[in-house]
Amino acid sequence: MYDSGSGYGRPPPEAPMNHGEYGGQPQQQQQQQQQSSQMYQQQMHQQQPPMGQGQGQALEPPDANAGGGGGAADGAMDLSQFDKDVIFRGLKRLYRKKILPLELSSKYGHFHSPPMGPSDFEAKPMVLLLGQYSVGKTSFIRYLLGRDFPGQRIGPEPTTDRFTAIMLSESDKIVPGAALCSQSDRPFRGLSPFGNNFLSRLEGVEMDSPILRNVTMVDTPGILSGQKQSIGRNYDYDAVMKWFAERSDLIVIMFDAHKLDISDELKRVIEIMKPHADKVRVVLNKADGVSTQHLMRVYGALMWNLGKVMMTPEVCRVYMGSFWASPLQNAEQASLLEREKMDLFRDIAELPQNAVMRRINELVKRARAVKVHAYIIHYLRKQLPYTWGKREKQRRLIDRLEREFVMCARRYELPRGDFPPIEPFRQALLEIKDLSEFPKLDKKMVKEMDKVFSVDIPELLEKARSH
Ligand SMILES: Nc1nc2c(ncn2[C@@H]2O[C@H](COP(=O)(O)OP(=O)(O)OP(=O)(O)O)[C@@H](O)[C@H]2O)c(=O)[nH]1
Ligand SMILES: [Mg+2]
Repeated sequence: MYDSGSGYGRPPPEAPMNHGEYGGQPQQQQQQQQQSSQMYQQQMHQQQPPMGQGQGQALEPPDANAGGGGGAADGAMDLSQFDKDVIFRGLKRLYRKKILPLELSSKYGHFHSPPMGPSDFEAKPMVLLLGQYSVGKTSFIRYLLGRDFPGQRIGPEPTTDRFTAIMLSESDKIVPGAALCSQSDRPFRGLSPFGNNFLSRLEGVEMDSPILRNVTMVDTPGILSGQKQSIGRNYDYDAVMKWFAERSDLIVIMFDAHKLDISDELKRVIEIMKPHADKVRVVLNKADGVSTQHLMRVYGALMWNLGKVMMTPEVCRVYMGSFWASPLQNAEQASLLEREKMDLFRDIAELPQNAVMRRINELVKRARAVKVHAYIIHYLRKQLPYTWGKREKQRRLIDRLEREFVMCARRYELPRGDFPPIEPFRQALLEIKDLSEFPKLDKKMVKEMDKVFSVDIPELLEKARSH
């Protein structure tokens, strides 16, 4: 349902004045709203390449020269000086030449995930929005986009009933889920195994907006509580959420300052996000709708609850604000809310830079997994007899896989932590008729892959710097 009284359809600076219960300083307020919207659009424009030319030069973050952390030793570096397209192209080439051959010869795809495609390297950073229903997720996205998007539904009761990926294109278009998954230049191909029930709840939206030149936004259905939740949902929601969480560069969990409702369902979703705590940002929305005293109480309760669910010593950053186009209802905290909004916008604007480091890290993680996998296959294969009793022996190896993993780690000095979970591996192995048909492990290939990290990536970064 479309909430026609909410001021949508107008760009932020022209939003109607609503002096509301608290009155305050409407003039100043409107100026601030206008400033933040303009500064954000400016940040986005500074980063924009012409369409179709990749992700271009990034915005220089305000503290880019302050050294971004602990220096080269821990991998932190000022990525604003690098040409990101050179890096993405380079990583794609290294993967194809040096990691993929080992994946194919050891059938990594059968045991784990299919080979990476070009879109895994080139896709824009993804921002995932989630939270209880009606907290303002869709309104937030609409605010960032600066205009309505095709298929947008905003309203007081549960409205968004699907996952919506909002992406850059020259003209407005809605792409049905099944078609979205078949586009090889988009990063959603991996969603097809979730089945038709899910695909009918997935939608792509193509449109032009400055922010989309740098990021893809994903809106999700609001989380209901208890039984209501499962009605009409006939796909593996948790697995879908996990899929998106793994691929997102930023995960925004949104709450409403009026009703801090953390249902069991929401708790479960937050648990799914736990391994990605570094990417999670929490937004306490509609913060202008309550008094300062109430806001502080809600803020405290939210931190406390999140601390319990996330179980991290440092609870993630919570931004308080009113993320839509209308003026603030209560101006008591206008300047605080404005600063918070700018901080969050800056976080989003810096995503393209951070995405480079994340892609490198993901490739490192994948290569380590491929190496361990190739050695496991090699180790098991070597134990099979040349002639009689191959099948029998293979079955025995599968039965005592735990022990074989330990022995393999010891024999080839591999970190135990890089080994895959036993059960899924065992199941995949049971489908292999004869392990001895795998090609012999080519140690030269492993050496080449090792060199990706000691030699090739440092060289690539050097080249991307001087480009
Ligand atoms: N006061 C205030 N109201 C807001 C704000 N953002 C959204 N709303 C209102 O909150 C209601 C829900 O907004 P939506 O954007 O549809 O929320 P949602 O989280 O996408 O909801 P679902 O799709 O159902 O999960 C609408 O009536 C909006 O007008 C805000 O920042 N402040
Ligand atoms: Mg919505």
